[in-house]
Parts: sequence; structure tokens; C-alpha cells
Amino acid sequence: MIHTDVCDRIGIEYPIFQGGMAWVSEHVLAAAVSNAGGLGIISAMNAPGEYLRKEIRACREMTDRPFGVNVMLMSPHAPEVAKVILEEKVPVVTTGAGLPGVYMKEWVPAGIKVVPVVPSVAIAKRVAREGATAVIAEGCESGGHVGELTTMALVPQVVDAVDVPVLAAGGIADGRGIAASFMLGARGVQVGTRFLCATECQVHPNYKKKILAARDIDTVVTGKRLGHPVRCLKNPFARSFGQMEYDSTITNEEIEAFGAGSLRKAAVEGDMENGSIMAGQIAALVKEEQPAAQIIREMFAQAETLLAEAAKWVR
Ligand code: TUI
Repeated sequence: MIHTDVCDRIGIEYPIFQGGMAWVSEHVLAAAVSNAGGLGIISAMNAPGEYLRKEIRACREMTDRPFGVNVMLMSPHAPEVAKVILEEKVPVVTTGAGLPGVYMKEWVPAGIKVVPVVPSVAIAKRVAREGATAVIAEGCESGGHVGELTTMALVPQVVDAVDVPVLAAGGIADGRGIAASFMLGARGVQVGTRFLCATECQVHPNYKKKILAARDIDTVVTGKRLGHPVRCLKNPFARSFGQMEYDSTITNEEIEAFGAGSLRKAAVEGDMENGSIMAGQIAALVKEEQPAAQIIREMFAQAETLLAEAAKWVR
């Protein structure tokens, strides 16, 4: 059995968080992951606070176990979302795409456990100082909004820099990823792409099919010119976006307008031509649709075997 201080601090059985994926991570998936012993996460994405309140209450109908909410800090609704989190007494909050300090001033004294996603050592140190319960060091192998560093380079540096437990994210989809993360000093993992293909995940079936068909080199990072790089699967949308970024006659506003609503198009409408199919580099490792509980059990059984056998290489 694998049990770490992340399990104790968060109140979960397996040290695994489900990624807070915008337009994907809603209460059905979150409750399934929490019921399976991980930490299910509802994405507040860029929706108003009342959307989140409904999702939180629906999640509580489906599970008595701890769950989390992910706040995308670039969202214009982040301030009201932060209030809803306080009012609904959400047990755990993860944050992404920005610095959560201003909200942590209210969340931390209220007993809410805050676990920010960090792309660098400096940001990890900062949020640890501000009262984070743990941090998620996310490498650029992950899907969606990405930083510069790989998981392999980022995780050990963050582990050395902070006193709180570190979860690794980016490029983890099986037990090998968990075992490797532990060797880098992480005490837990966050997984997004594999949970996209959980049976309970409500994302459009076309999206799941694309993940299941992906090859190793099928992702690309768009949006670097705009200052918010996003990893997604190569498709006509990503190609056009990339061409626009190279074209100096096109303004940033025009590119933003082209990208607006593109994740929703893919995740909700199933538009695989004009939508942004955000996914991590590990998509090709996702082989089948499975219940969340099976994904978690399988990943940890494999990690346990690998970690137990690792000593055989030492003479
Ligand atoms: O947030 C994510 N992944 C996301 S958010 C998202 S929604 C979106 N849609 C369209 C365009 C952009 C975003 C899709 N995927 N992951 C966590 C994460 N956080 N990765 C990197 C960071 C991060 C980056 C900078 C965290 C803090 C940070 O602080 C620096 C600063 O100056 O804000």
C-alpha cells in the first residue's frame, strides 16, 4: 500500500489528485475520483460563482469524502468564485494560471487547504510562505496552460525549496509515472489526461476518442505569443492558431478572438476541427475508457510493484 503525508494532510486514501480541467472536471467525475479514494476536483473554470455553488452541492450529493475546487486565476470571476469557496466550506482548493496569495489570505484562516499549481521554484516558495498545505509542481508535459520546465527538472528543485509536500504533475498516466515522481521526491501526483477517459468523465465522446487515438508527438503548444501557452492536440484549430501567431500582420486581439471559446467547442460540442483539444504529452499512454476507481487502483498497483522491485538494481 502506498500512503504518504499527502494522504494524511488531505484526508484521502491514495495520494492522487484529479486535474481541474476547464469544461471537463465537473461534479460527476470529481465525486467518482473522491469515492475511489483520490481527490476529485471540480473546475471553477471561467464561470460565475453560482455555477460553482451548484457543482459543489451536486458533488456533495454524490460523495461524503473530501473533494477540491480548482480556481483558474485568469478567470474574470475569480473574486466571486473565491467567496463561494468560503461560503460552501470547500475542503481543498487548487489554483492555476496565476498567483493565489490574495485569496489565500481568506482561505487559509478559514481552514481551507490550499494546494497551488506552481511552474517554478520562486512561485513554490512564495505560496508555501503564504500557507499552502502542499504544492503541485506541474511540468510542461501537461495539457492546458503550461510553464517552461519539464516535470523531471521542476519536481526535485521544488522539493528542495519548500517544506510542504510536493505533488508531481505533467506526463503522469500510469504507475511508472507515480514511481518516478516519488523518486524525484514528490509525495503524490496530479493526473489530468488519463481521467479524461474515465467512464464518469462527461467530456464529449469525440474528445475521448481523440485522446485514445493520440500518438506521442501529437501535442503542440499554442499561445506563446499571447503569454499563455497552452498544450493541446494537433488539429486544424491548433494549426491555424500557430500560423496566426507567426503572422506579424495579425494582432494579439485577433488571435485571442480566434481562440475564445475553443476549449468549450471541443469538450462540450465535440468539435474536433475548430476546438482546442487540450491534452498532455502522455495522451498516447491512455489506452481505454475505464471507471475512475479502476484507473486509480491500476496505477497504484503498478507503482507499488515497481517501487518494491526497484532495489534489485542496487548491488
Ligand atoms: O492552469 C493550468 N492549466 C490550465 S488553465 C486552462 S484555462 C485556459 N484557457 C485558455 C487559455 C489559457 C488558459 C487550461 N489549462 N495549469 C496550472 C498551471 N499554472 N500551469 C502553469 C501555471 C502557473 C503559471 C504562472 C501558475 C502560476 C503562475 O504564476 C505566474 C504569474 O505571473 O501569474
